[in-house]
Amino acid sequence: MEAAAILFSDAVRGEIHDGVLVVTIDNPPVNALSADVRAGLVAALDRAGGDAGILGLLITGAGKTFIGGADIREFGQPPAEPNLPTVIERIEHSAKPTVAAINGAALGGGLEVALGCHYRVASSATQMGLPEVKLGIVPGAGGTQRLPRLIGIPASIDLIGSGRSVKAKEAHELGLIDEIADAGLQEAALAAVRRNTGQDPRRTGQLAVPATDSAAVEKAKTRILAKARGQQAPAQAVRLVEAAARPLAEGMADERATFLKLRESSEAAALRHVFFGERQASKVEDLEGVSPRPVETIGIVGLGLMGSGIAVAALAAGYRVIGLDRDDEAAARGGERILGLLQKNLSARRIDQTAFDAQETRLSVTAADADLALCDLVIEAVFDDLGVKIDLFRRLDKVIRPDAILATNTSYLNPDEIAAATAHPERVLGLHFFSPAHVMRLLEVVRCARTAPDVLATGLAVAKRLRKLAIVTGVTEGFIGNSIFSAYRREAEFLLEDGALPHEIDAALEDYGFPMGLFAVYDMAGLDIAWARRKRQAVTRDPSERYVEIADRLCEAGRLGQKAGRGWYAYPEGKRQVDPVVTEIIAQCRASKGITPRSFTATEIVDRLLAAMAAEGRKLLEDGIAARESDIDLVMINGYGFPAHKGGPMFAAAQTPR
Ligand code: 3H9
Repeated sequence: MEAAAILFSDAVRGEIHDGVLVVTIDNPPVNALSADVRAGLVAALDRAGGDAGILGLLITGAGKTFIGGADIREFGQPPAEPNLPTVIERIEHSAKPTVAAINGAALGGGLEVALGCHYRVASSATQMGLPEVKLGIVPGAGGTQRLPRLIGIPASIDLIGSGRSVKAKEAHELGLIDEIADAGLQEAALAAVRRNTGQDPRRTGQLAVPATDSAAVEKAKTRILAKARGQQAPAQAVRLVEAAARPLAEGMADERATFLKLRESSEAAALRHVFFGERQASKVEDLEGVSPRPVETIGIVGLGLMGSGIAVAALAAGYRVIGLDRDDEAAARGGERILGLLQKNLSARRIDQTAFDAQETRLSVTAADADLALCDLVIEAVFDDLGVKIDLFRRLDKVIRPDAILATNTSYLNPDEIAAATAHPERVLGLHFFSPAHVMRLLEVVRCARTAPDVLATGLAVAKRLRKLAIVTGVTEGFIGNSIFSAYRREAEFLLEDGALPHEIDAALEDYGFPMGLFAVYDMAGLDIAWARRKRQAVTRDPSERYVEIADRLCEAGRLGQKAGRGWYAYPEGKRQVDPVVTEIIAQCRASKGITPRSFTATEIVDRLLAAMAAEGRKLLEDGIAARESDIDLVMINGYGFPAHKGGPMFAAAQTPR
């Protein structure tokens, strides 16, 4: 018999289906576990406990999410009762069966609620995980203690330490869920409640942690800790999971104290800034209500490293791709390069054979401009030279459909000048990919002076389908990323001249959390391209501006980086090493300018670099090139290796006491 809806709180309602209390969390947008939800769950448990007619509880989420986790907006506010561990303990200790019907993402506290239930059934499309470390915290409602009891310590270290989520199939194989219900999730969950009625509940917290092989634990630990450079949360998560075999209450108390401490850390504040910044980035001024144009076929001109990476990203997103290169031979070579990348994805099991076949079928290459007439969007990725790009855009303008969009992937040229060469500058925008384009998540979407709103909206929609993080930028040399990077590079060179050595600067950056110091990166990338650019710019350089010649001296001495076996460092047997020759070149350059070198601490080095980046960032904001500080931070984190747990240069500079 069906009963009317019971309101347990504004965000939790119940209905009785054949004696089962179906509890639905309805707290848009992601059913986060706000105080209202927690109170509603307790009220539902009270009701089930006190009503002899109720057999058990089914907990599910309204809409497409089960529960997106604790309400991150509540972090930083005084805690409100009931707290989540208590609610979950009540679920686990319910005398009547509690079943989680996982209808969509079950993340963080959401998965912890499911772990507290006696049985878990999920629909196949769901993702599950404990992503807390990505917010600089550890799970705070039993995740580190209950998960190992279900799936063992090594698998828990992997999931909790990395914060990665798994799909239902993997979750089932791991033992994280009991059942996948492809059709009729609610029916399957109701059946589970009925089956479990009158049985001894399987309480996760009362299970013994499976015996573990210590080599497997070490392996999982090493992998997580190697990636956790400078961050506290992953190491704490590993520690808690490793100790899960102790009594539950002891483990829970340790977990709670660690969670509360980390929640107040600067690392957590930085990662929350990144989290909300990513959600903000898609909110673009003037685009409210503007519909993107439909895009199914993308033309890519220039099938070199960048073009083929873009093609692979587009094929993976389900687009048809037509690659164009200057002649048949170049087009065929480009096609081979793209297939080679797809093959690599197949070998590394990033895609399966069916996906490979489908992607290969959607790819064609050509040397005839006219073949691009089928495209909805054409992205050029040819040599970064204004003349070359203008010629190309004039040609493309004549062959593509009037409603098709033209995008340039330039990194330094002015896309307004490229657009002005076409008859329809309003359909031109910049899509600045980062290399390798099928791997790097960042995409700068460049709004040119005359880009039409629906063209910009299309760029953003395509970026989303490509699973890129799109950041809108206005036109300035180097857009957001390379502008900030130039300021960073310039300041690092000033530091060199003022007295710091390359390895001191690199060590300070690496300790701060960059995967690699700036000078080591230069050596890896090669010093020649930037040298050629400096030589071109020499004629127009303002002689009153400070210019550091050290890099030029290195290039003149043939020190072009790792490929030459030497650059800012020496590389005996491939190992990076300080080279006294470089130290001497630097000393000579300082002496020629009459600079008396002084020493710098690692903190001074980082502070000066942050201040330079932040000053450039403020300029971009004042000039309207970047819309908000977090956009700048996200560009530097996702395109230039700035450590996410420091929040990006704007956030970090604001935290530094001056
Ligand atoms: C935790 O659980 C700690 C516990 O262990 C311990 C507790 C004691 N809270 O991403 P979207 C907002 S830590 C508040 O675009 P999607 C988001 O800001 C938490 N707000 O949607 C945005 O708002 P707006 C662990 C949240 O469909 C809107 O929802 N959980 C939360 O692409 C839509 O977001 C996580 O780390 C939240 N937890 O993806 C999961 N989550 O519209 C974080 C989202 O105002 N969330 N919002 O800009 C996600 O990964 C995705 O949001 C999700 C949906 C996959 C759920």
